Amino acid sequence: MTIPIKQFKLRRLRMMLNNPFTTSFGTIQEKEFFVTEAIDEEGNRGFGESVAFTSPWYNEETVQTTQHMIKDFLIKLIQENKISHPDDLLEVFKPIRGNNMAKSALEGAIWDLYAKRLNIPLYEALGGTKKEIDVGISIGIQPSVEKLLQTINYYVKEGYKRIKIKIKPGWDYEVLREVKSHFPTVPIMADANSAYTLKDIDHLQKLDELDLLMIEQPLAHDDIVDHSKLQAAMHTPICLDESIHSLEDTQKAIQLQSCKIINIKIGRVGGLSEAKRIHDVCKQNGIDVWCGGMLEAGIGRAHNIALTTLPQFVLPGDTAASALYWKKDIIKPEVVVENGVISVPDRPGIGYEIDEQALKNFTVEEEVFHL
Ligand code: OSB
Ligand code: MG
Repeated sequence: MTIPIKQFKLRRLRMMLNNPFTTSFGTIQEKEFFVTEAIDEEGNRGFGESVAFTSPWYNEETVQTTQHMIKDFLIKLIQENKISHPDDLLEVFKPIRGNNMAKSALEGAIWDLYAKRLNIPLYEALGGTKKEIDVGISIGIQPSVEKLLQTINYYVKEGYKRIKIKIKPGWDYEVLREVKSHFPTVPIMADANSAYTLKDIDHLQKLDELDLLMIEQPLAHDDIVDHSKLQAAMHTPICLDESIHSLEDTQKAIQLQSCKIINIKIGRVGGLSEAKRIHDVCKQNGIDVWCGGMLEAGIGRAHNIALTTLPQFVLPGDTAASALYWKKDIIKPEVVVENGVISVPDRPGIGYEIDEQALKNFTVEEEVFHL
């Protein structure tokens, strides 16, 4: 049966992070993104969230390109095609190259709507089974090693299951060695966000001494060939983030042995349907996966939680508690973490209510599209 989508709402929100987040490319404090809403004939409401940043440092998409794609292309494609299952969008969106984050923002709202129409939780609609998920935390580059150690200490005490540290040339080996000496039993990993090249191979090989859980995306944002050479020269598992946009990329990375682990981000791969396909092929090939984060507000966080209930998400993800990012989140209840664990909500759809007042307060622009 066709999902009778009657209306889309596109809200642009602006929210301040509690703390600035610094990567090898710069610092984010203000987050701008879209909340997408798909409404059916009976008034059921499905929600999604976009993850592109205001500038294209992580990938090529931005808040502006997301809006352009949704308004001028993607909604039209939904209008012209019958959607009976969210997976249909893989085919419907095919005429538009790339722009995965824009596609995912709409797809997420339709997945939520689909699950709510069936009156089942989103995680169940996706085929997930876990009732609890393990989570870690990603710590941005800090002003000093001392501050980093204090921050880690806080999260370890809070029970987070692994600590991820952002690295860049000049903030890597020495810092990680210091961290490892203070927290010898804590699972530690490093994320470079593409800050190195193969020229740094000797330097990167030194990280093998530190017994890291993995190193995430050391080389170029679109590379799988050099990563394959690096993985052959290192014991530390390489995890790909930026380089994996699709099932096809995943298959090629597996063939080339470019990584042992994949960070799946729903937005980066174009939505939950593609994320699920990537998960399945990783499961068949013994590649461990975990769910990455994009500093999401509550709706994006809820989608990440639902995805993480799939069985091959065997490593703790980056979906931490709402309160670590936001003074006030846009969902009720907020995402809470106890001893490094999130209890997966059992209500229909994303499983959290929208805090309508908060949503309104953070909205700076709203557009309605009638289908
Ligand atoms: O590379 O995983 C990343 C944040 C923004 C952009 C890219 C990344 C990150 C993080 C933090 O590491 C994830 C989060 O806490 O949501
Ligand atoms: Mg990353």
